[in-house]
Amino acid sequence: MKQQLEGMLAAARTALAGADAEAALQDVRVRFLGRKGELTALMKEMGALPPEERPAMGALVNRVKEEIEASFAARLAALREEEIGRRLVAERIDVTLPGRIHGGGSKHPITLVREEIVEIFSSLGFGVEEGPEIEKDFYNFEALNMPKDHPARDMQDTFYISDEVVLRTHTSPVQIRTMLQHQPPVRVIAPGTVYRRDSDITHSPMFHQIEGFLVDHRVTFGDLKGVLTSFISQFFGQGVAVRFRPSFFPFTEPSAEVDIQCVICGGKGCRVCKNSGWLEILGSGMIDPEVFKSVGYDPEVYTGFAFGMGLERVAMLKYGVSDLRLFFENDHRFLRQF
Ligand code: 2NL
Repeated sequence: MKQQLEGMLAAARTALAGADAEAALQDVRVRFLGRKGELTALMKEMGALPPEERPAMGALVNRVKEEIEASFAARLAALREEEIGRRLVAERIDVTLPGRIHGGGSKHPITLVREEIVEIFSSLGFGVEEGPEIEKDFYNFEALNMPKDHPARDMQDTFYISDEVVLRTHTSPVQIRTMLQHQPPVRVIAPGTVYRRDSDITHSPMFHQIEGFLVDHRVTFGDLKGVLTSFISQFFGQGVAVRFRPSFFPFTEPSAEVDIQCVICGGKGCRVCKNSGWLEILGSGMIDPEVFKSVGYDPEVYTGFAFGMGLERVAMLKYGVSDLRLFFENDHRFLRQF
C-alpha cells in the first residue's frame, strides 16, 4: 500500500505538470483527490490493514494528499502567471508612439478678405452692420429706386419666396435699414451673403458682398474718390494705379466703376484682364436723391456716396485663384493654403 501511495504521488505530479490549462488541471485534481478519486479509493482500503499499521499509513495518506494539493496549487499559480505574461505581450501598448497630428485649421479665403476689408474701413471710421438674408421687396428693391418693372428685378435674377419677399440680391437693404434707424452723419459697411438666380463657371447662386456708404452735409464725389483710393492702396498695395469710369446704377447718380491696374500682368495685358491692363473691382456713386426720399433723408440737406464689391472676385484677384468654384467645394487641399 505504501508503494501504491508513492506511485500515486509520482503519477499525480506528472499529470499536474502535463496539464497546460486550468480546466485540465482541475480534472487531474478530481482524478486523485475527488470523492470518487484514486486517493479516496485507497483510503477506503485502509480498514483492511492490521490496526498497528494504520497510524503510519494514515500519516502517509495525509502527506500524499497534502503534497498533491501543494503541487496543484503551485501549478495553478504557474499557469495563471503564464496567462498574465501572454496577455501582457498581446495587449502591449507602445506609449512612446507619437500621437496623431491633426494640423490646425485655417480661415476660408472669403473670410480672410472680408476681415481685411472690414479692418481697413473700420480704420477709416466706418461701423459694421448686418441684416437678414430673407428680405422684403421694399428694402431690397423699392427703396433703392428700383420700381416693380425695373429690369434688375427680373425673375431670372431674383429668388422669390413670395410676391413681397426675396432672398436679398445685394447687401444694400442693410444700408436702407441703417438709414431708416439713424440720422446723418453715418458711415457704415455691410458685409454679407447674397443670392442670385445665376449659376455657371463664373457665377454662383450664393456669393458674398461688401457694400458701404457715407452720408453727411456736403459730401462730394471727391470724398468718394479719396476713401476708395485709400482702401485700394491698403488692400492691393501702395503703387497700384486706380481709375474711375462712368457707369450706371439705379441707386446712384452719378455712378462710377473703379478699376485697378491688372495685378496679374502689371498692366501689360493678359488673359485675366482681357488684354485691357485693367480689372474692375468696385461699383460706386453718389446716392440718388430718390433713395434719400424713401428713407426720410432730405436730399437738399444731405449728400453721400455708396459702393459695393464682390468678395469672390476680390479674393480671386488677391490670391490668384482662377476658378470661382474652388471657394464652394471646400476641398481641404485648396483651403489649407490660406
Ligand atoms: C457693384 C455695385 C454698388 C451701391 C452698390 C448703394 C446702396 C445704397 C444706396 C446707394 Cl443703400 N447705393 N450701393 C452703390 C453703387 C454700386 O455696387 O458692382 N457691386 C458688386
